Amino acid sequence: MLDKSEKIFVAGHRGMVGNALVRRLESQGFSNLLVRARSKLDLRDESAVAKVFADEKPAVVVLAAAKVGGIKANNDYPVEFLLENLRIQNNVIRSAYENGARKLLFLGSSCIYPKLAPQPIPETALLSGPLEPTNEAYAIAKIAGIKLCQAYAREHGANFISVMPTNLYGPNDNFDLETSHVLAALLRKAHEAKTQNDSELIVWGSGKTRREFLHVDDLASACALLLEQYDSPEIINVGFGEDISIRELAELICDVVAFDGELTWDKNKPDGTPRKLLDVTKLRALGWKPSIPLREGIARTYEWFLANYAR
Ligand code: GFB
Repeated sequence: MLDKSEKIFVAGHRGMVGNALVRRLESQGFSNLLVRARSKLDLRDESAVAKVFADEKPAVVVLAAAKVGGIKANNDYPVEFLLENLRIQNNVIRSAYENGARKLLFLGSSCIYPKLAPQPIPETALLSGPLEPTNEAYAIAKIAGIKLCQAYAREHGANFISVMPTNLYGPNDNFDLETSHVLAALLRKAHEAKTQNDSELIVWGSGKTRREFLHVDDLASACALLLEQYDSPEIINVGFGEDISIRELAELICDVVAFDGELTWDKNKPDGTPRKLLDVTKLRALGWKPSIPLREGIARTYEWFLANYAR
């Protein structure tokens, strides 16, 4: 259990995940959250991170800071995805241990699993086969983060846990068409196609690949529960429990946005992993389930986009 006044450092609080976590923890009455703007603390800077931890001594650390992006950004910039993530996580995890943090939650990703993993993907699939090439660099960095947490647990008894979320969406998502994930990209494209009276919307790939989407507020509620109740170095999946094809997703988004033009498929863009649905049996056994159905989550995200991005 966590004490409501314990100092909890949320690294990456301006990102979609970190921001949702801060809102969630505040709503649950946690009153001693520590955050640092990127302009004040570059998490890639080892000595700067060490100094903040030495000065602040957080009791609990949530590592939600990472270089993230959709299929194209991952594919185009493997050096940055590998190096920046390794640097951020090495600095934060090591400083947390050396400054006595009693718990750390590391956020991984469903792309750590093999490209052709059994579906739904159980936690035991980790390192059982080759990775999806478009995001291998990011996946390798995240796997290194999991292994570092497990190494601190094994060698020093640290309570450092690793949580694997499925594809996420929600407020504060990235809507840049070159670097975003599919849901945010299609919301923006559908909105712009509607406002410009376009007759078509271009969707990447074949439309046949399947993905599972979880609203970030649901991820935040799962993380809050795991911070309180999960103390194992074994990784744990957080997913919605159902997947959908990219074609079905595109149609659903067009429906929510009220764009009634045609979908055109850009087959020159990569499809990535054919399917990515997490097995959430372990998390369900702790009594958690998602509360935001996909259509409602998309509608809420579209409202956020209209109020904050499309202005
Ligand atoms: O969300 P996404 O970029 O990432 O793409 P991944 C999912 C699927 O949507 C792919 C298709 O099959 C894309 O080809 N897609 C269709 C689009 N239209 C678009 C579009 O306009 N933009 C984008 N971005 N996709 C990422 C990994 O993989 O998932 C990361 O690269 C991370 O490492 C993240 O794990 C959760 O699901 O393929």
